[in-house]
Amino acid sequence: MNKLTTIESHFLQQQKLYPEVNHEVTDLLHDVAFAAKLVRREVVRAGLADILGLAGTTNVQGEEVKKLDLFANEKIISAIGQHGRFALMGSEENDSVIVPPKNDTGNYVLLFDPLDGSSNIDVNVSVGTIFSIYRIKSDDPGKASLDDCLQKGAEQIAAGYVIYGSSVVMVYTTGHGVHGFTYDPTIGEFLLSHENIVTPERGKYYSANEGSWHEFNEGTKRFLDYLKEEDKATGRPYSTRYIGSFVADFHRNLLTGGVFIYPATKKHKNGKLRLMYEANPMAFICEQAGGRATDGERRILDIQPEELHQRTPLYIGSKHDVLIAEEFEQGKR
Ligand code: P6P
Repeated sequence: MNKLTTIESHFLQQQKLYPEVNHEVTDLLHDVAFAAKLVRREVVRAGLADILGLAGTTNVQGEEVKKLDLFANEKIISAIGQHGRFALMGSEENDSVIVPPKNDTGNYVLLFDPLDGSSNIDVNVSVGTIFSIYRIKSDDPGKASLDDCLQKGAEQIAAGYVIYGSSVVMVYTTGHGVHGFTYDPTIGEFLLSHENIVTPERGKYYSANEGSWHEFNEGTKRFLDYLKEEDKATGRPYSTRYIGSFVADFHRNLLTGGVFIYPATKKHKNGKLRLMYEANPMAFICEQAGGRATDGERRILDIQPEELHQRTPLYIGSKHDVLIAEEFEQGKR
């Protein structure tokens, strides 16, 4: 497709090619792209519009919520909710699922993290929105329940993220490749800029918060030491790249190659990243781009969720690098 392909025309092309990507799915994707434009407008104005700083509330994770978190959450809910195209929504910022206006529902569930990495907002580091779409298991949207949200990642119909950085890029997959679109503010459109993203088999970067070194298990420590050893044949030592904003670290590693790890620590016994609206959507994208994502033992997309906000250890990125991380985690190296 040519460089003037808008994200909307790409959605329609996917709808024509793939039956599971029906108009309800492309409508949802369109609404997410629209909400992203609204969030972008505020993110780029944050320094001027005095919307920085804590909103004084805390979310279900016990984290202080910045005003942009609330704004992004509200915009996504209203953008999606205005058309009633969903059966349920689940957000990092909401304790329980969000139900649509009465008798105006769709057959899909949207799970999202409205503004991941928000602790970086007021220091001008890239933040992001992450989303995941499932079809409900029952045929009656009116009967949709939390159960329809707690599906394995392998059941996702679509997933994506928006990174609000030096430029704003929306990346998504419907299971038919990974495609990136860069926002052009002069025309208000997301234009195709990264068609069929394939992540390198092995990377040159690793992303880990080594400040937690003493909380890591032995396998994790030995993996990180391995990456730092000198061995030209395997491109080691890798360089550290850790921004503390998952979407930014993931996006860089997706394009250049690399591995992001957030293992279990003493403070986060099940890891810190959330399964349903961070690990699963990014794992779907990563695998579609030729990468790999596990919790050290299991494929992320095969994990049967138990609750909406559950966390998981996460090793995600270039297939070769994640496989080696798993071998260290499983004591095979
Ligand atoms: P730490 C941001 O709060 C976040 O959820 C991810 O975006 C990021 O990768 C991670 O936490 C950073 O956590 O413990 O290294 O500060």
